[in-house]
Amino acid sequence: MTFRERLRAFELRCQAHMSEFRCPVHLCLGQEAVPAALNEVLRPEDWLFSTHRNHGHYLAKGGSEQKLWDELMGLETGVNGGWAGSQCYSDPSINFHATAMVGGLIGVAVGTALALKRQKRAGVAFCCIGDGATEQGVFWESLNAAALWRLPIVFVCENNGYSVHAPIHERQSSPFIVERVESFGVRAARFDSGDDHLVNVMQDELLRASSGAPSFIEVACERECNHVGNMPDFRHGGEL
Ligand SMILES: Cc1ncc(C[n+]2csc(CCOP(=O)(O)OP(=O)(O)O)c2C)c(N)n1
Ligand SMILES: [Mg+2]
Repeated sequence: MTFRERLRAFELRCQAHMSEFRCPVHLCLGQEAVPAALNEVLRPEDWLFSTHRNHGHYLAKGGSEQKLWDELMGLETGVNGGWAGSQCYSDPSINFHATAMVGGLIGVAVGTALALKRQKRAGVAFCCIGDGATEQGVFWESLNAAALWRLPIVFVCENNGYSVHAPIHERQSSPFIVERVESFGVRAARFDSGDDHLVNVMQDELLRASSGAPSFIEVACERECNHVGNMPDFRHGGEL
């Protein structure tokens, strides 16, 4: 079974058991491309800072399916003893952190990259965000710091075109996130989730970031489910 198939199977199992979970759950069905690529390139010394839609990121970093499942069920055997739930759990043993606050870990990712550089430690901070998080001021401050201090960080934006149910064209005056990012002196490129080169791109950017050239990778993808829960997305005939 490939990582992508394993992730999909996990998320479909979550979908089927949604009513049993003790927390809100944001599935990443349809958004398997980035986790699959991260799973190929991330090393133990790298860090992954994630979002509320984090199951794929956690498993990509080497997280345990069983511990994640138990976390969603609110069990003591969960990643954080069942107290953090789907959005907020952390596993320091694999350098993984997630948050329910949109953009909440961007500054922490930059701080981690700064620490790695100053302490001359190996590793790159990967900061995964959604398109909605690019509307947080901390994102632009963090890009500036990353470029100015030449930090080992890769920003990965999964652009599913929505922040909850608000489409991007109703939220952003210009659709060109990559161009805005480049204006900060950060290398940036946009890809489609079906792009076969995504793994190579991640690998190249990891190496570049290690030598002090931060970058931003935007991946256009499609959310299959509703924002939260197991309903099909309302855009596909589901209910709001
Ligand atoms: C600081 C903050 N503002 C608002 C919210 C409510 N909220 C939760 S998820 C979300 C949408 C985020 O969209 P995006 O970053 O594109 O991620 P996606 O859900 O599309 O994966 C919002 C606005 C929040 N959790 N945190
Ligand atoms: Mg989004």
